[in-house]
Amino acid sequence: MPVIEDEATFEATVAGNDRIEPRDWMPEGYRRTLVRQIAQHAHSEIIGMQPEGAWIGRAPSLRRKAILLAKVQDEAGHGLYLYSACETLGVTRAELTDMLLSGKQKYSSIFNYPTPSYADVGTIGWLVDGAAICNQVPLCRTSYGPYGRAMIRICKEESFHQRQGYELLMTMMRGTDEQRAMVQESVDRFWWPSLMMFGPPDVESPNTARSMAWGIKRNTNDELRQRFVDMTVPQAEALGVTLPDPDLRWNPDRGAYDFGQPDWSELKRVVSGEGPCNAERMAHRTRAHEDGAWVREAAAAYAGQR
Ligand code: BYC
Repeated sequence: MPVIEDEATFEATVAGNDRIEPRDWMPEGYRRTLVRQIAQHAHSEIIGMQPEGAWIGRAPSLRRKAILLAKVQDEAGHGLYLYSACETLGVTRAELTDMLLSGKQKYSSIFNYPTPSYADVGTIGWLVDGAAICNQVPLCRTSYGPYGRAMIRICKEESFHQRQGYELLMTMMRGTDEQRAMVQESVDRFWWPSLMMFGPPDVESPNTARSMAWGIKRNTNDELRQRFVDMTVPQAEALGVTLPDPDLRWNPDRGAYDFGQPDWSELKRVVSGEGPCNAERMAHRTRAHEDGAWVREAAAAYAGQR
């Protein structure tokens, strides 16, 4: 039985920071915003398996291979929790997959960059998963119950992912000059795309105000980007790498780091399909979906017999 049956109770529940559950009454815009955000988040987890997955067969030791395999499998799991949370809003998994494959729904810009160096596995763990943690910890308190509960487990696993990346980079930094150069080159490529993961600046973000009023997002894009920079600079110093931003410096008045702006036209290009690897990522995902048709047919036939 729904507990919330009208708009006034819905608004009071959201204002009181309580959860909305699947059977509750909710405005159509709230439902649509959740489907958009959760689905795009799920697609990002699934597409996000590709850049690192490419290194599983080339990991330099059995230990590194086992860690990477576990991490990439975790991303698949995250995608599945999120698709399940999304299905509670009345969409099917097949519809969500169609929206990804037809380009109607997006996935995170960050996964359209290549991973030509093994150091990229460490950098993705450190910077990309680090950015993901900053963005996703507040989502554990999102107003929609199934999404918030999925995020709790996801965040625990993301923190393992971030630490494995940092540990990998730390090991390389203790190695040869060539290994140190590999780490720096990788950080130089991933720094600005990592800042773009938080979305456009607040003044250019069409969805933030409404999503915050509904308690779907708990912080703005710029607030989380700042939190990420403040968290990452001391980690870069401990690691011994330079972040490629000449404007990066501590601002004692703000008690935070000032930093330069990413090239926002690049984010627009990557999101609209013109990033370095968009075509490759979608072709791979489409092929994997087609190759899995027999599994879906067998599962449906088996379910039909029961
Ligand atoms: N990439 O009004 P805005 C992971 C879109 S998974 C692509 O600020 P919103 C991981 C945005 O969707 C990482 N698109 O939007 C996985 C919107 O377009 P639509 C994914 C972006 O929703 C595996 C338009 O631009 N994390 O970390 O209020 C391995 C205007 O933006 C991007 C999540 O999905 C972008 N970077 O805020 C390792 C977290 N930025 O939809 C790691 C959940 C913006 O209107 N999502 N757009 O056509 C969110 O927190 C929010 O959706 C965002 C954007 C902060 C991303």
